[in-house]
Amino acid sequence: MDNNIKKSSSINWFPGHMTKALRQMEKELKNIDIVLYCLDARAPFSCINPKLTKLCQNKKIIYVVTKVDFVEENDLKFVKNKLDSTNSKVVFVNATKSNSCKQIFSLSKNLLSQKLQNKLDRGLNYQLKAMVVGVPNVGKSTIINNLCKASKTITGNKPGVTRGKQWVMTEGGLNLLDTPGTLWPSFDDDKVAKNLAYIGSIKDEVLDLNDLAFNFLKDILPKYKNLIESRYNINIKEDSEILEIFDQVCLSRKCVLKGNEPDYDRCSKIILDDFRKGRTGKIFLD
Ligand SMILES: Nc1nc2c(ncn2[C@@H]2O[C@H](COP(=O)(O)OP(=O)(O)OP(=O)(O)O)[C@@H](O)[C@H]2O)c(=O)[nH]1
Ligand SMILES: [Mg+2]
Repeated sequence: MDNNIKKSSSINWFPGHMTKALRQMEKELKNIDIVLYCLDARAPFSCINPKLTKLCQNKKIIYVVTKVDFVEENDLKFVKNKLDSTNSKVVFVNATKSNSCKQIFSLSKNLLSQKLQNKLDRGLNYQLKAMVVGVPNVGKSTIINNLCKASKTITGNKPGVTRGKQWVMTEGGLNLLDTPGTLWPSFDDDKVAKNLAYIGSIKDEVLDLNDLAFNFLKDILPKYKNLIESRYNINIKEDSEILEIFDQVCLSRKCVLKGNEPDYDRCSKIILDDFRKGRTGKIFLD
């Protein structure tokens, strides 16, 4: 095979509602003061959508790193250093914890202080308008609910929950536009595609979950062998093949078919679900 040919990932999910959403966002942008660009702390750089970044290039951006409860402090420091170098502001939140997002209010007002002052000088009490964007399932709608202290938007632990735009007002002087999670037409980097699939940003129905769980184990074992051992109560030998480890997990979780064959389908779901819900431990993928 010609190594110069760039091979795109076999993973792909870019349904029509995302194209429509991106078009709607582009239309809305002229009325938007600030973009809250949400990134999952477990794979923040994989969550950077080239289409969204291009769309928002002339806007003030706050990167909102969500799900910080799923990663270690030193990984967050690494993320902060990298994002600080983009000249955009960065906040870290656990959006399921009340009041965790309120710094977004003061940061937005600081960034737009000149505009707010100009409006005030003209006697206007202007409400800033923020558009909340990001790949599916990063916690956009949860952040909005956190900021308005009410369940104004629908949330759910699967990608593609929000299907259309929705404005929500808050008492903190910020009007928030919830948007559907968006991806891009094809992933050049297979690692990015896999990370997005691991964190649940890509619909499971378009994925080969056995393949994904196998790759997940392969990707995280060098750094997180101890977490897998303790989660599944197994002992991993230095020279074990990934499939052997997969078999050990199957046995430990009693995922066995008739004839003692490992039930990879059931075990794959368990492995991915454990990671996505943070039960495997604090794992950083980027
Ligand atoms: N542990 C944890 N869970 C979170 C956090 N933020 C969001 N979640 C959970 O992540 C899941 C997805 O949240 P949503 O707010 O629906 O995500 P979204 O980005 O709006 O998703 P789409 O609308 O599908 O694009 C939900 O189960 C939330 O409870 C967080 O900071 N920590
Ligand atoms: Mg949503």
